[in-house]
Amino acid sequence: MRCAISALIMATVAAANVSAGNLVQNPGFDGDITDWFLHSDPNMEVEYSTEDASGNPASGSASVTNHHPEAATVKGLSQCISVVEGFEYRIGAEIMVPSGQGIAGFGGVTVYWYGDPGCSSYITGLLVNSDVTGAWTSVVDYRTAPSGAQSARVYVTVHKADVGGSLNALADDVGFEPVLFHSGFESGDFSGWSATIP
Ligand SMILES: [Ca+2]
Repeated sequence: MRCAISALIMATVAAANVSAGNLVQNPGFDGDITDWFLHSDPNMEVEYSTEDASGNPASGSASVTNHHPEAATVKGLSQCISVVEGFEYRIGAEIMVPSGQGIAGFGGVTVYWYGDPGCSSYITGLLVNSDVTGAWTSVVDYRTAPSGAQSARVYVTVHKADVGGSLNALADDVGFEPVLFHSGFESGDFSGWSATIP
């Protein structure tokens, strides 16, 4: 039993960034940005970067630059993923906003929920952002798929707050996965646990 528990702990640590339940394809950008949809947009530049959030020379990240002339614009690359209404999902990524750009904004993950299987009938959306510059930073949030949701488009995004200029950010280890086991006690929520042994 002791060996089994040790193995379980090691497996949990190894999966801290991207777990086996992750629904994102190529979440760590292992050598390229395949499996991600590159939206055609003259105000955006997307490319593979060899800079990896964990320093892994065999992997990299996605580099997104938002050139849109207007303020408060969001640009990125995405995947359409099937979801189940009422399920809670963990949304996360490692984000790097290079310092010294002189433009206000965020790097992060944006999730749009849709009422059809193909990410067409928009319901609502959310941003999970980081404005930390010059260092890889973890962003994470937990959201429940709204009533009627059948799919979600998960974007790696750069939200440029200023008018004019360009803002670049890198993203790695993107996670979007259903939360099947409550709870990890991250929020002090003991509702899924019983204090008595049957
Ligand atoms: Ca990577």
